[in-house]
Amino acid sequence: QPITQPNEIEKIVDHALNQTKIIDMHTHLFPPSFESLCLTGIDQLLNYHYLVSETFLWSDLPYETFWRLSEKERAEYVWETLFVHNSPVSEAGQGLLTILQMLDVPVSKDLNQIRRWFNQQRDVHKYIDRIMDMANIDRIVMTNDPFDPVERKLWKKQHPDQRFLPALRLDPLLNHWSDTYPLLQSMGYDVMEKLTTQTVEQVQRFIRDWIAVMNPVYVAVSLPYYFNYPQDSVSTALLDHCLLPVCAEYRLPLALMIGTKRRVNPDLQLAGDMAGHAELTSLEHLCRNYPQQKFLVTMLSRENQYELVTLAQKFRNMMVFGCWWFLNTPQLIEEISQMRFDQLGNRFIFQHSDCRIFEQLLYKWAHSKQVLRGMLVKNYQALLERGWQQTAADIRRDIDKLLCRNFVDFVQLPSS
Ligand code: REL
Ligand code: ZN
Repeated sequence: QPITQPNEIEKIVDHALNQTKIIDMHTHLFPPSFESLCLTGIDQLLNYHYLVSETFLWSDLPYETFWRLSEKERAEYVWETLFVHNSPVSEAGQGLLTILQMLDVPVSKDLNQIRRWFNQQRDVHKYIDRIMDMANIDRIVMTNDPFDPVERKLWKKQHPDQRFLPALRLDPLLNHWSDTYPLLQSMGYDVMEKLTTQTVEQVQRFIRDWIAVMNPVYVAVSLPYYFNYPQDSVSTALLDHCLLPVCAEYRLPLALMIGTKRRVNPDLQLAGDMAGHAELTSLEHLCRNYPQQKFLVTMLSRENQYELVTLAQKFRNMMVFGCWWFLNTPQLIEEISQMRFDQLGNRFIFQHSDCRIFEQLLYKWAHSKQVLRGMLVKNYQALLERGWQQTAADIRRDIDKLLCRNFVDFVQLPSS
């Protein structure tokens, strides 16, 4: 029956948020069958690149010295710097505390004590099940890079865990053609730098081959802030003649993650990237020129969010997703998602985690859901005040859309 009291809404929202199974549609996680790519544990968590860049802000240590340390030593250095000599107030710092709290790890400033708890978690399969269960995640989309030699080898194995869905990630192809075509040659594709008819066919063959190996749910690229389309450039030609035709052939959505400014400080390695302001006309052209192609889109710059949401209102072949990377903080999630609710209703993918280490699912989703809760309660209370008859089932349906269904329907994923 319809909800009549504002305080019922909080209970219904809480219940639905606890019950709804999430599909985490962009992560860098891998199941244990991917061996060294499957990351868990406190030392990995402390080596997270968000914490590493923060650590250097407090340290004079030469970068090379840090990178020469073992993973364990680096973890100790990060711990000392951010958790012993500082209070871990940043999002990544608080995130680690959320993880420890949710896992009931006895916490002190003694890292070795914390390590003891993690060392006792011997069965990685059970451990991962527990984390996914706690975070209520039933499917995880990976980022699968056929140009990574380690990963490439691992695809020769079977990966039976159906909870992990592949996404074919092709950054080097679109963004670094001059370094990538020799790699394609070494993999047995008869390509040359100039995009001749044969090269186009061979690049298409490469993409098809990897679609056959991975069976991805979508193809993805991250693009620099200066991405421009259409242009007299290799990346435009690769999009028009290689990538988009193959996506169309397999009816695969293309995820565009726009606005990176890679390696502004190369000494920081993975932690050395930042964000840049992009322009939206390129995306507009893509959506208009390819009305049958589905685009999953996220942008990295806060300044691009307003334009992105207005563009998303114009094209049903576009689905906006998540608050990416530096935007994944409670303040910005609230600002950006509120803008999306206001302009798109419930038609966006609320969040993805971008996790690299399994335990991060706990904090990234707990923090995001905390923000979502506040917005949902406000939305439904506003509808109630306007005399709208709404039921718990309506609210559950909407939350399911935001956390799962909008993605599943958009990419036409078979139900799990
Ligand atoms: O998928 C991406 O390109 C980025 O999300 C990552 O490269 C980035 O390093 C990630 O850890 C951000 O959260
Ligand atoms: Zn990512």
